[in-house]
Amino acid sequence: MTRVFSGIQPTGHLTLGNYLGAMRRWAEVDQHRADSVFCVVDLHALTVDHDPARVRRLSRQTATLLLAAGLDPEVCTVFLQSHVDEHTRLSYLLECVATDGEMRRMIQYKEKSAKERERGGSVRLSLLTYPVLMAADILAYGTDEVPVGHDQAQHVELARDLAVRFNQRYGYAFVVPKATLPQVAARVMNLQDPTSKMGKSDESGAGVVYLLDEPDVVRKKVMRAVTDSGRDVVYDRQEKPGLANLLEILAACEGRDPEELSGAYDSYGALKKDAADAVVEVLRPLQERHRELCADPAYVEGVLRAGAEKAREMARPTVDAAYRAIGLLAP
Ligand code: AQP
Repeated sequence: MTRVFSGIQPTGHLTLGNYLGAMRRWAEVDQHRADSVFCVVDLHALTVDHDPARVRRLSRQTATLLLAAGLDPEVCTVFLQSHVDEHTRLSYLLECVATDGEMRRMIQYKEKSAKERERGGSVRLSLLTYPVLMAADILAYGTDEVPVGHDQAQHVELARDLAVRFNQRYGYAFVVPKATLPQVAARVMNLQDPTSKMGKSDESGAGVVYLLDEPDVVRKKVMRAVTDSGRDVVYDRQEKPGLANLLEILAACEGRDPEELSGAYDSYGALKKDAADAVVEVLRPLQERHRELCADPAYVEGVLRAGAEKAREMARPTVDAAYRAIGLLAP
């Protein structure tokens, strides 16, 4: 059976981009067709300046939202990365296979380290090595497919390269994974700056729809989305990125095609109104389920504990075999 692995960082409140680009597919498609493993990658949240209490709070909230989005612990495995030591054990081995140049070429590293320097902060070494830990997350589970949004495709490519290199030098140890991207909404853009990704660590949040935003807040944000000059509703990512983003969001929410949808509108206002309504409707059941789960934190904790146990069993043989293959003696 195909093994699917994907993760999500508790670095901020989850966004519509996380949901349409990744979580919805995990819940609606992947967990039902594959042996699926989903992880709150809390160690990754320590790669930038962080507040321990906030990471704890967001880790719980992220796990709760994954379940609220429809991940079913009866059919898939859900857990926190830091509860399964195999991730960091394997990460070190992969650091011995990866190169410094490879790490410095990662787009997210360039962007996030530049932002950190602009703020006058220092760049953590773990930000540079984070893609190796992500490769370990993926390779430890013999993963075939990694369903991610477009921004993570380069990191999955690195995991592939490291798997191939390790296998060639030290003998076969890892399945070589591939990224799978959604057909629509692979890159949901910021509503106030449609040339930037809608990200959870955005400072202002005005162009970001958070999964727990109240309906009137969602409506306001979508109605205030920056659109482009002109009046025609056409789907053109290069020339009209604001409009294209709204069309893609509406298309993703309603399971339609953005190009086809553009023909149905003759004003920006009508498109915004429908997009706002569609987002509110997509978020409604998720928010309701989230409220229910928040009333039962022991259930969520139990799911995470059982998930970690299952994940450990899955990962240990692969990681142990990699330790032997690279030249380390069994204890
Ligand atoms: N805007 C987006 N459009 C489509 N997919 C997206 N994803 C994130 N943002 C968008 C996908 O969500 C999954 C989990 O993302 P992550 O937690 O690994 O963090 P990230 O990719 O770094 O995304 P964020 O939310 O934007 O965090 P920050 O702002 O901290 O960098 C991934 O599959 C990702 O592709």
